[in-house]
Amino acid sequence: MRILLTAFEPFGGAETNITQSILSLLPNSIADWAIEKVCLPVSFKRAPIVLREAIATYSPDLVIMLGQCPAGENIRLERFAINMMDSTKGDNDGYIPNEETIYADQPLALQTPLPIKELVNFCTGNVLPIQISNSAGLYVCNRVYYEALYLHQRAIFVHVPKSMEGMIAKKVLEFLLLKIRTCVKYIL
Ligand code: PCA
Repeated sequence: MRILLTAFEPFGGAETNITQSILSLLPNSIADWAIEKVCLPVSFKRAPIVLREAIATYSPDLVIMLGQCPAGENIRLERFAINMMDSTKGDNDGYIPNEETIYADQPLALQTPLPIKELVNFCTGNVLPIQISNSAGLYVCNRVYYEALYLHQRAIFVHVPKSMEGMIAKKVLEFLLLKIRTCVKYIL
């Protein structure tokens, strides 16, 4: 099994992005999974291209995407990607989309094929700070999530709060990866 694990570079003038730090802390394999890591640019136009290239290079069985969210205390498993780009602040290229449709002939929302309720129940049973979210926003994270699901990848997007301590986020994500591994055995 080969996993593509993505994170993002810093954006909005910040010097760090918690997901980039976590990406380097996470191992390159878990049990029988080989984990290929790619850091995506925070760019509406370039990020989907880099994602497509990574998918072509690694042919992953599963795509797990990490992004930083500005608020909240819990890690959020995103249920949907929405077919829209909108932002008041520009991306790292200065691009500011205004309620722009991603693909005109595609559904308003795409849903992860992974059993996220089951995953969250596993984790909250172990008292981990994880919850389901029904919106990944309309910024670059949502854009690449839409791309992955549009390409029929088995993908899941995981938002990590900016304020979460790095080692705690790493531990929770390692546990989550093991649980995803157990769950996806049934759908692969
Ligand atoms: N978070 C942003 C983009 C990059 C990142 O880490 C988002 O939630 O869209």
